[in-house]
Amino acid sequence: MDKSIDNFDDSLSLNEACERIENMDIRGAGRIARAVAVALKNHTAAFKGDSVRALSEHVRSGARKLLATRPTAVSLANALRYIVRGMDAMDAISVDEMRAKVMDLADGFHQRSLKAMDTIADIGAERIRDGDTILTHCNSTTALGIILKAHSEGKNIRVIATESRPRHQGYITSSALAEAGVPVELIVDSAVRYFMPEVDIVIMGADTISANGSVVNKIGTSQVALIAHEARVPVIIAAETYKFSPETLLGRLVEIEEREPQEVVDTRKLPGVRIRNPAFDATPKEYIDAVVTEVGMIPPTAAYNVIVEQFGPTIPIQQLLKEGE
Ligand code: RUB
Repeated sequence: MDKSIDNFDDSLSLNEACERIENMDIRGAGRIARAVAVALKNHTAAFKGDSVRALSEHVRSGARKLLATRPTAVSLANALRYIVRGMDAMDAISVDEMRAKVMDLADGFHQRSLKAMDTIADIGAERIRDGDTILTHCNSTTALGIILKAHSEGKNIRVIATESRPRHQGYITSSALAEAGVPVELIVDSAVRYFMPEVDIVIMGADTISANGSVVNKIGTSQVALIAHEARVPVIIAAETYKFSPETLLGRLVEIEEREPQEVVDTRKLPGVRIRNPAFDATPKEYIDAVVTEVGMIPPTAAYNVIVEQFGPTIPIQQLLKEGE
């Protein structure tokens, strides 16, 4: 993949990134992680002080602001973790050297993210056969990468995309597919069971995968997976390894973001009614056939191994970013 899949450029500032992630102009777990890396790089470049300790604190304080923008996608925390741990591992060096190396780490994460999506597209496309009908939910660039790869290989495929209430990310998915020449049909979320008999494979993305193999993704993902399971349709999750959560190894639960009621309905029309708007849900591993990562197609039960191999000993992100660490 190249940078054109993102809706921000190399000049993205820390404040701009925070604002655009919060208001969901920059959204989707992978894109959020890449935006955070670019913003932290620019924040690092702007450091004017003269001590390594002050630079370390400058990077950490920027990272804390970025961390506070959206709670569920662990990719955000993992991008910060990658950069800050790399910074902490540096031997005593000058401010200039450290600044340059932190910026390299941010670039490294960015490149790694784009490359991971290519590898996932290659691996995932192997599972798509000529003539398949694929169902996808919400808008996952990683899942879309697989579908577009299969299409570019000349496979004759058809996609059913859910609308994904309340923010309608399905519009983004369906128009991207239509633009690429992939036959696509948009359905309301509640029509998934109606159409499942026509579906050969379900492909969705992930915001976070926990150590027990549960996949946290856009609200409704677990219903899609349950319906697919009932119909014996395989469910594939496309997720880079930085979407696995090291903190779940420490017993922490993934925080599910609940957004404003106004996204669901004009609340003035329903006085006295409490509107609930969770943005994500968790799908248990039993309803997932495989997770496609850049290190291979794995069962969800292999999440523990991925976390240990990719992240080593777990330090909670809040501790890693604490002042004076
Ligand atoms: C987006 C969503 C996507 C994942 C994976 O939710 O649930 O499926 O983030 O996306 P939101 P990607 O719109 O609330 O951010 O594969 O692009 O990382």
